[in-house]
Parts: sequence; C-alpha cells; structure tokens
Amino acid sequence: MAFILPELTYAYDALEKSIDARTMEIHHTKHHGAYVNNCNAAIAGTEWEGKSVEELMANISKLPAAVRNNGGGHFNHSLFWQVMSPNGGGKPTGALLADIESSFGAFEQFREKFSNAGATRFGSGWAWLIVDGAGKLQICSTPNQDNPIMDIAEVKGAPILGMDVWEHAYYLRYQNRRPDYINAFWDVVDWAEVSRRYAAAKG
Ligand code: MN3
Repeated sequence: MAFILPELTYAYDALEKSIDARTMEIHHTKHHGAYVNNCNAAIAGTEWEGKSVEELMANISKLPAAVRNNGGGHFNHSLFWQVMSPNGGGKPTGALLADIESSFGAFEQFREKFSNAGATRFGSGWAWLIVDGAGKLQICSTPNQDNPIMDIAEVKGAPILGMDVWEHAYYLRYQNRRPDYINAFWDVVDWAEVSRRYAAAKG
C-alpha cells in the first residue's frame, strides 16, 4: 500500500484569517504531494514498502535521506493539517491546559516559548509540543522535515502540536516576516485535536 495524500477536512480558504488559500493549496497539493510521491518512490521494492510512516520514522537511521526528507514531510504535514481548524484559536481547556500551566508557568509563557522555538529555527524546520517518554510536555524544534518520532531526534516524544516554519508555509502573504505568520498561526490552532493527541499520548 503506497502512501496517499490525505484530504483536508476544510477548504483551502478556510484558514484565510491566518493563512491564505493559495498558500494552503500549493502547500497541500504540491509540497505535501511531492513528499508522498517521493517517499513512495524511495521505498518501492524495498523491505520498507507497506510499513507505516511511524515505523519508517522509528527506523530512519537505517533508511536513505530520501525517506528521511520525504517520509518526514508526509508525517509532519499530515499532523499539521489536523492541528489547524477554521474554528481554532484561543486556549486549550481541561487536563492539557493544567499541564501546560504547570510545565511552563502560564499559557502565555508556553505560547511565547513555542513561538520562539519556531522563530529561531534557522532555515527550514518545525516547532513541536511533545509528550516525552516520561509523560512530560516539552517544546522542541527540528530542522528540515525531521520530527520527534525519528530515532535520530535529539528530543524524542509524541508530537501533539506542530508548526511548519518553512518559507513555503507563509511567504506569499508574510514574505520574510516569519514572526507575523507565527502570531497568526495561534488563531487557527485546533485545541480539541491537540487535546485528543495529548490524551492518546498520555495513555
Ligand atoms: Mn511545509
């Protein structure tokens, strides 16, 4: 079974308050689409064909760079589309909010630290909120299409929120102003989905 490009659950213009429709369409169809196709090509006819993307990530040190870049891109973007929603924004509630407050002091401090992780990622990459192996929330950042479930990751854990800070994610509207894109990203974060992932990661 080859990987397929997942459908979005909202229209390309649904996140317009933060991300313009043209960027969403190119990002989904061209960028994510290419990661899917290139990952499929890289594993075709190998023992890795038919494995889940999570299994590829967990063994990425044994795989060629094409799988790291494109399989990583497929995993990362599949998560990214899901943690955004036209009804997003605001703050989480319940257990996730309580854990964010005890881990980072306050929601605002968490938001600043996560934003900073994205703003200071040199070149292309991602900012993440993860549940680590000890069940603790951590903020981290990865270069390129790496992610915290790769066996080579410096900081490992289950990602519950991911923010793409590649220029292709924001350049049409924000040009070089990555901090403005990051600021707008918070208005579309789907905290219900992040909370669902948090609960699953906590077991
Ligand atoms: Mn991207």
